[in-house]
Amino acid sequence: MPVDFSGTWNLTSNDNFEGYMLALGIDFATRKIAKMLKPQKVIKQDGDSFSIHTTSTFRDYLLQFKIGEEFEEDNKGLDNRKCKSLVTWDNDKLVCVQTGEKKNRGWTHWIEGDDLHLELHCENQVCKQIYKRA
Ligand code: VLP
Repeated sequence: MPVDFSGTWNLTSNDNFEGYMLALGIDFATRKIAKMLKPQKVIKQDGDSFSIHTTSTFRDYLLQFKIGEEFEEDNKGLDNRKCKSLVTWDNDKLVCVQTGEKKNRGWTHWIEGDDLHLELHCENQVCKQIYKRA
């Protein structure tokens, strides 16, 4: 049985989000707001097609992709830098490489117990988030 990320997930921990936002060049005022947020992710997984909708009281971000198909990502409302993104499976982990202006940019999602884990990385910064089912 392949892992199923589908569901609604609420952020419960967020380690070094500040470092990750600094690496992305997010301005001071936006960082102050963003670090107070408790985003929710609504994930829909249908075969190799995914949608990950990250919502908050401040901004929303919708990402839709198919495994193994590179796409242009606009990061609208985040850092607004365009990049080429590719999501693949690494065993049961969902790995995204975001190729563009920023070195070493990407993220990894996996499920551990009943929790959704997300590691976001950019340059030398790693942010680790944990979400619980809503
Ligand atoms: C920008 C950096 C906060 C901070 C300012 C706006 C959307 C994996 C992947 C799917 C992400 C989320 C990236 C968050 C970057 C914040 C607004 C926060 C709510 O998720 O699930 O795109 O990359």
